[in-house]
Amino acid sequence: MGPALMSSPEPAPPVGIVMGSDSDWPTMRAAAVALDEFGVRWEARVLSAHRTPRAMLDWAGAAAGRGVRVVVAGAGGAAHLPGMVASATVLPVIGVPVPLAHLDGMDSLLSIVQMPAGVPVATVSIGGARNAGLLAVRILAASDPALARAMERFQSGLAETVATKDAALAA
Ligand code: RP5
Repeated sequence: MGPALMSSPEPAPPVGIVMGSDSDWPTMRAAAVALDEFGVRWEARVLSAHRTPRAMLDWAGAAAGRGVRVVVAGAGGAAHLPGMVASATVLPVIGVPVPLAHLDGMDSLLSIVQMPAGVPVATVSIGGARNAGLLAVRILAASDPALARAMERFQSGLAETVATKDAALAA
């Protein structure tokens, strides 16, 4: 076996974004955009709890060993993907309820948020993929001082934006 074949595989990006269908991507891409803003690498996969259950469990089971640190999982309707991924990994899982044409995403929200004790999913708002990405950054920042400083700057920017709007209204 040559040196190239003996070398360790490249570690996976620290954030795995998974979704039940490619139709979820218009919602889920906001998580990727937020991660890009902080220079955090990500990978994205379409893995369905119902249509490809074995592939979904294989990915979830291998994620931590490959170097993934946080999972952002989005699904709509009978949205079992985030919970099923959480059942098959020790990684923190952030669930994104994707709104579909019917029920305004309430079905997705309740499917994701009502997890049994012992298998947590940190659920963001309906369609809240940007916050999912930002929460993933915060989780990584807990052990990454440079990322924590970047999050501090981001939050200062939010405060400045509000102060600017406040001043404009007051003028
Ligand atoms: C869910 O079914 C997916 O997460 C998606 O939100 C929804 C509809 O999927 P498609 O029929 O658009 O592929 O599992």
